[in-house]
Order: sequence, then structure tokens, then C-alpha cells
Amino acid sequence: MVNIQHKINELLTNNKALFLALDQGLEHGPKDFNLTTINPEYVFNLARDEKFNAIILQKGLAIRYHENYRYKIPLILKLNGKTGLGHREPYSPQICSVKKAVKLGADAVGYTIYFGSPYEPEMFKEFSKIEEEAHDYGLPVVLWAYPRGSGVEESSTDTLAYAARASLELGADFIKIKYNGDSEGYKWIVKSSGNSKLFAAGGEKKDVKDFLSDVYNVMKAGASGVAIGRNVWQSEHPLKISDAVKAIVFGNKTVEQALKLIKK
Ligand code: FBP
Repeated sequence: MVNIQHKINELLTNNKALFLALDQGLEHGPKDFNLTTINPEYVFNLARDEKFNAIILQKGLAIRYHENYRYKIPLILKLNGKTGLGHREPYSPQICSVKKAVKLGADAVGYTIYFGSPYEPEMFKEFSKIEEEAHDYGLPVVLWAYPRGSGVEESSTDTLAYAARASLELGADFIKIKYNGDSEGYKWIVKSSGNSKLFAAGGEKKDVKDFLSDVYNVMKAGASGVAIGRNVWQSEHPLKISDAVKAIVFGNKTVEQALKLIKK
């Protein structure tokens, strides 16, 4: 395996990072957007101006929009995806190759595994191949570790810790995992991810103070940062929210201190 530590470090600021997710258009459809945010360039400009450590895209937006931002915003390219239509057991097939990601200038590749889904074996096979190819190219791998499927306790601390440990065992460099509101239990989830870097996912837009408290709690639990989308670009004050999140993630500020940046 090529030594990829320098590529991992390039995506970090003082060993931490803030990633901006814009892959929701495939996962959720246009309902997440309004007349302003539906234009991908609105979010690209935000990522550039606020110096996010990377933007997360599916290949379509990477092909059609990222070229103009190529040396301005690092790219994490998702290699699998699905829609939210219908009621199926969760499976997110691979829709982009590592080779294509390299051609598109990706700085890392991403893949979602729904741990516990009946399709877990298929996702393991796809991810394992991606992990080996990506590491051969010197690209870090980000694993969306989402326990999901009938019979899976998606938000239990034990299940999330299992997903974090499984992601480490599978070779993920970065692990993106939801925060379940258990600030003490999240420490165990972070520990379970070993020396992979654990990032908390954002979720639906919520009250600003609650959102910043979540960011604070995951950082206190030892996370390396957050990989978020809707709570930033659905906000009427996306620049201020980004500054507030940065103050907590990189500046070790409290929620109250971060809130002051928004009220300014
Ligand atoms: P948000 O911060 O907007 O939730 O984005 C994080 C993310 O993981 C995206 O990368 C992804 O599209 C979405 O959430 C998936 O959410 P879910 O599978 O829970 O609908």
C-alpha cells in the first residue's frame, strides 16, 4: 500500500476537519433545497469561502461543477448511492469507480455501508475492492458507517460502536457516523474507531443551539470533526453557522461562545 498518511494530513487542519456534504440530492431528492440552494454553486461557493476541508459530492456534481473549484476545494467523492424512493432493505450500490474518482481529481473516496442490512455482504465486497484500489492510488477512504435495516437498532450506542469498530477493521481512514445524543456513550464509539478518524454526521436541520451543542459534545467525546450539510446550507446564515462550528471544532470554544458569533 502506498503511504497515504500525507494525503490524510492534507485533508486535516491540526488533525481535525470540517467537511461539507452535498450528496443529499441523490439520497433525498430536491426536497432538501430551496430556490437558492438548488443551485450547486451556492454550496460550492460556501465551501470555498468558508474554507471547508473538503466538499462531499456524488460524481454528477463532480463532473459538471467541480472543475471550476478544483484547486480551491478538496473533493471527497462518494462512490455509492441510492434514492430514498420506495421501501426496500437498505443497499447502496457502487455507481462510480476509483479510477473515475482519480480522473475527477478526488482527494479521497467515500462509501456508505448499512451495517446489519441483509445486503451487508454485497456492500462489504464492493467496499473491500474500493479500499484496496483507493489505497493503491494513494487515496484515503471515508466510510459512512450507518447501521440500518429491519431489526437493527440504528441509534443504540452499542450498535454505533460496533459500526465504528467494523469500519476500522475494514480499512477506513475516516469514519462518518451519526451522533445519537449520548454524549458519554459517544466516547466509546470514538474509542472503537481506533486510529481511524471519526467524524459525526449532521442530520436534519435543527435549532441552532441544539446543533452547536451536538457539535460540542462530539468534539468533547474525541471526534476529529464533523461532516455536515443541511444544518449549514439550509441556514439563513450559513457563513455565521460555519464560523460558529469552526470555533468549536478548531478553536475549542463553548456553545455559548460560538453562539455569540451568530448573534453578532
Ligand atoms: P447532513 O448533514 O445534511 O445530514 O448530511 C450528512 C449525510 O451523511 C449526507 O452525506 C448524506 O446524504 C445524508 O446525510 C444521508 O442521510 P440519511 O441516509 O440519514 O437520509
